[in-house]
Amino acid sequence: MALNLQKAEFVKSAAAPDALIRDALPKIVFSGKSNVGKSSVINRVLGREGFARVGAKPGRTAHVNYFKIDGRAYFVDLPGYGYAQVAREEKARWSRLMEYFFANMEFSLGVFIVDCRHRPTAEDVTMAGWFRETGSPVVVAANKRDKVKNSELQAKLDTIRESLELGDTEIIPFSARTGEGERRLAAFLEFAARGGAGA
Ligand SMILES: Nc1nc2c(ncn2[C@@H]2O[C@H](COP(=O)(O)OP(=O)(O)O)[C@@H](O)[C@H]2O)c(=O)[nH]1
Ligand SMILES: [Mg+2]
Repeated sequence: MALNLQKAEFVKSAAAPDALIRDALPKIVFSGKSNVGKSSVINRVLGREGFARVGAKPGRTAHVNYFKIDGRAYFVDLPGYGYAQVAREEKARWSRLMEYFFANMEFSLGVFIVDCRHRPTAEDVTMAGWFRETGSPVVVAANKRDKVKNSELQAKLDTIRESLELGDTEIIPFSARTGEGERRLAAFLEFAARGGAGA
């Protein structure tokens, strides 16, 4: 049965490792720097405006948000990173939570969201390494593709692939604004929700 992406409910917001969800449902993990459009990508694939909050003041609190999709899988929304005005203790808390998460939590698919326009940041490179080390399937969504000229797209994608050492990981040119890439990403979500071991 197809995964009904319209059926989504917020489950919980976890601020510490012991609050992370460890049940057996497949988990699809979304990560990306603040303002890259992570909430917008989630809203786009769920076909809902305003479900994950867009443009909320970024990076204030490092929480892992869980949404249950069609009763069959979780979207796991990791806290955005790279917001300059975050206090040092808050950044340290983010690092500890993320290191714990990537070392201990299994997931069926990572959806790593980067900005199609720009060379990935040092923190994006770190995040790419964390995803790689899990050995779990990952797809990269190069969001805000609508801001990139067709003639420049391939060069942008090449830069992303090289700097993040993506190997043969798929990069989907994506636009939360226009919907480009949505069906391709939905195919990954569908497959992950059908397949995976959770916890
Ligand atoms: N042009 C364009 N703007 C986008 C796209 N996705 C998100 N945005 C804008 O980028 C800003 C940050 O989006 P948001 O979803 O809140 O980012 P988050 O901090 O990563 O969750 C908002 O102003 C969005 O409207 C996109 O694909 N294209
Ligand atoms: Mg957001």
